[in-house]
Amino acid sequence: PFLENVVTHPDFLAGRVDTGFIDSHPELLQFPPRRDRGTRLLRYIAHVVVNGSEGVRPGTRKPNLRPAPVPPPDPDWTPPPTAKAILDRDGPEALAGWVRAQKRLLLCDTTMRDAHQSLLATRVRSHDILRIAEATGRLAPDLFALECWGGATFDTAYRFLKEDPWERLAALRRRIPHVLFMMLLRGQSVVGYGSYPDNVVRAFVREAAAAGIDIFRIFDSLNYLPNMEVAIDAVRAASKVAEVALCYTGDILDPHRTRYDLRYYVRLAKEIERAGAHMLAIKDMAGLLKPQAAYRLVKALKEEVGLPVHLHTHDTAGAGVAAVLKAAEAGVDIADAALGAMAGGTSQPSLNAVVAALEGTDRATGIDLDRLQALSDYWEVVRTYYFPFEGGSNAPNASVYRHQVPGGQFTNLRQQAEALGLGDRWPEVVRAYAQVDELLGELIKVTPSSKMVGDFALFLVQQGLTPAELVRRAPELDFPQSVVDFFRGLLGQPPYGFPEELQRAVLRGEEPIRGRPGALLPPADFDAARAALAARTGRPPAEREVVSYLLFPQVVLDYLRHHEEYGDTSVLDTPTFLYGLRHGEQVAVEIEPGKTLIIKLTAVGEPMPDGTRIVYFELNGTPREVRIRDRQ
Ligand code: 3PY
Ligand code: ZN
Repeated sequence: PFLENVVTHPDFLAGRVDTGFIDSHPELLQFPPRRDRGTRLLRYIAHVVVNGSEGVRPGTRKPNLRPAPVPPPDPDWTPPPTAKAILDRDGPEALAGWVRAQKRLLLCDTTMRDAHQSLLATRVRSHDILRIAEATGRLAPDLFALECWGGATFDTAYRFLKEDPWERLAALRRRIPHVLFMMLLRGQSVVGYGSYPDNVVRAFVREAAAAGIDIFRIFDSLNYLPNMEVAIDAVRAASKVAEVALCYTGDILDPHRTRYDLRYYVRLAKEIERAGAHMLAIKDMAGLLKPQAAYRLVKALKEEVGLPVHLHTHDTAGAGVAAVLKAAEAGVDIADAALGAMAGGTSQPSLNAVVAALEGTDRATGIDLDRLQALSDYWEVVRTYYFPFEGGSNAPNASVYRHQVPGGQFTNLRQQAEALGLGDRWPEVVRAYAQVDELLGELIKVTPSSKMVGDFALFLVQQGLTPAELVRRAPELDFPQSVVDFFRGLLGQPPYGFPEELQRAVLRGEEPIRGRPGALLPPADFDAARAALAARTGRPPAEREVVSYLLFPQVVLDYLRHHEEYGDTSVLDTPTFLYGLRHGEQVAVEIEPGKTLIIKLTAVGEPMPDGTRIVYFELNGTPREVRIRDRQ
């Protein structure tokens, strides 16, 4: 550690060293006490037993959870030729050509990304994803792609799961080398909640491509193309697939809704094609695209643009499978769906149902239904581990056609409302969401614009205002920061401009920016970030760690603190990670290949006068005690 401390010291990195360097930095000779991995894991489990875990109330009884059944391995299996081989050998244009030439409907499985983002508040851990990875690649190699990264899974991994999203991606890639991986990229917002400098966008794309992403689905939360251009160019430069999304809102079947009509989407799709996209996505993030609308939209896009078309929808109202089938009839090339047990509701329509429905038709997928079922059976059990994070909407709900809350936002907005004490006023909150949208002149609503509309709606309900009162009193109200930033132009320009009167009132004389917000940001200082991280960890950081730090500095620092205190908790099975152990319960934890710890909880002591408790374990048969602060 001494050498590590020296070579990562900011002065050393900056070349400010002479023979007195060590003398003038005595702190380099002091090392924090290092606990071994076993002790740190015991501390974590003890902490969960006493205080609960993130998002799980203390005192939640650990339920009886079954091990999820992993299909048995097949040592004789070798991967068949797949679409990934075409991309790797011949590049993205060749892949796009191959896609267009397919007669069958191609399917992309979103189980590992959007499905759990939309059903379980993005909480599914790498432990559960990696256990089924090899079987997924083997039993369903004819899936066109797996959407397995990006969107909210990136910051959530650090924030709540205390794991490194880059490691998840690299580990998935090792287990599934032969299937295309797709990620969701929020254009200039990358995987965050506001614009980042161009050099951060470029570095992120470079690192993600190197770590294993093949297809980047790029979108902007206002369908503002300038916010997507840097990302598109970066993906093209990495020889990966730039799949650019038009976000769908409104209802093209309703002649009274004229802002987002068929002409609007066709015009946007043509701009997307000119901007260098290899493929076009219809991103129906709230599940508003009714089956007949899917038919018309796909038909028009297939006639008017030359790109393959990939449909992404959510099943919130229950019409998702029907929308995919009508889109298939109209010639859509690829559709997103999720394994049955992780499908439906605010998630994607069921992959198993789509495959079954198309059997014997001219768009039959060729995917084996029984094998899909084996994968779904695994997820059915895994899903039970995360019961505290279920969104609560377990039946189809057509009210989404009115309120338009995106599937990925649903559980989050509900939790936000809960936290503000508005949990039992949920119908009012979603009504306010629709009212605010109307006030803002109908927006595309997806991260981060959806977050702003959600904040605005909660504000309206909290203040007890009608939309008309809000407009009248706007000059004297303190709006949520996200709303102010939207009106300042920091998310970009909405397709039909800002409601000017409200904008003037919110900004109180400040001039909004025009054009692309990223263009006004100075480049991020990578050297400073590198030095800050090195100073914190005592080792030179990898480039991808620097990128994470530039995206989410505080979140990454908190994650590092967790690691220092508890070690790598991603090795714990999910029931133990979330609920700890019951008295007398024993688990085996593989901390590295071939090295397993046997941990048994024997007793929990009474609270002491200083607010701590002693938790008693056996570690590999030897009694151990851990003292933990009881936070209640
Ligand atoms: C995200 O940005 O995370 C989304 O899923 C948007 O739909
Ligand atoms: Zn989605």
